[in-house]
Amino acid sequence: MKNLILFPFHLLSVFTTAKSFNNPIIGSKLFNRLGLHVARMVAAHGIYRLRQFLLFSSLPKEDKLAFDRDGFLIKENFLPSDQHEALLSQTRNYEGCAREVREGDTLTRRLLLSDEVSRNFPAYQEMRENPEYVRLLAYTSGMKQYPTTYLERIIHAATKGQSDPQKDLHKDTFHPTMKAWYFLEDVNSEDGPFHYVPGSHRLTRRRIKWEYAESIRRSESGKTRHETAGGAFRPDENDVQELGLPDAIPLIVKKNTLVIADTLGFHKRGQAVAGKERIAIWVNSRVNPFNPFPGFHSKFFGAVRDGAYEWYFAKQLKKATRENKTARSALVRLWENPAPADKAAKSVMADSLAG
Ligand SMILES: O=C(O)CCC(=O)C(=O)O
Ligand SMILES: [Fe+2]
Repeated sequence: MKNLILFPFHLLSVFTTAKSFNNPIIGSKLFNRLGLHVARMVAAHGIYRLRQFLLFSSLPKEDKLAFDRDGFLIKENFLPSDQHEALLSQTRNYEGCAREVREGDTLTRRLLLSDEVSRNFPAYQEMRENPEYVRLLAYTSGMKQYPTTYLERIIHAATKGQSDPQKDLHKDTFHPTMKAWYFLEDVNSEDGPFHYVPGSHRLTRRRIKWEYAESIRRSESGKTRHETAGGAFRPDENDVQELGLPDAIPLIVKKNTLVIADTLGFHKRGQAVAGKERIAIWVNSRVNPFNPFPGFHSKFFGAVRDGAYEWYFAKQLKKATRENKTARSALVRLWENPAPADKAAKSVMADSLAG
């Protein structure tokens, strides 16, 4: 009965970013056999390309070629060094709080850089108006926008928990989607660098076959090898080989490097030495993949969206506090030392977090 009432919503969500196979339509055995999952992928791909075309981007050709070929782009020495240093020191001196999320044994603290919060980081305010930065994000996301941006502090093995689900190879979702990290400090192999399988964002015939099989497997069991019904599929080494793809490479980079990736491609957070950290300005662009319009570079729309996120986070926080489940979400000082691991609340290991 409940499903019947919700049917129109489930149906409409097929045309959104929704990816969970718990949705009775997206996770339907019949519809996936008929090719729903791959049809969504192919349509989203085509619309992404259309939006990119409509942007008439003036990004240098070599950047476009590299991103289209590999699914990621690395821009070293991205900001003038004095601007990078100013941003690093503004970040290090920030005394406010950030939202803390536990993923396995990793602590991630994120501070949404809304207009208001950004006033604490004048060097970031300058960075987000940098024409090259704007062009890069627009082309790679296929959308002119101020994408949702956070200050991100990741602390590895800082709490008790199972392994961090972000450290398993995965794709985030079914459509091209952009994430970017502007690394404020060097990222070495012990710091858990971002890893990416070059070329794994491409919708080849082999990939479509794999996606089709995986969508059926998910819809039939409701669960996968990883016992989740999420849409962030996780290939194992065999899958990667069968798809004719190379191994994931660690993006070991110097401070002041911008990394942009299409997280439809296979990627993961690398293993790290306990207690090591990574700090970055983190961009997450998740636009409706069925929207053919490349949008506007509008501060106003960005502010409305950030306001909605802030409202949502506050609600989540209230709920977590009420239910005493601070493991999911808590507000802590960005630079406060993590609580000793043995005192940590039960960690969360949810596939939804991996996307
Ligand atoms: O933090 C990382 O290196 C990657 C995490 C990840 O998989 C993601 O943000 O989608
Ligand atoms: Fe991911």
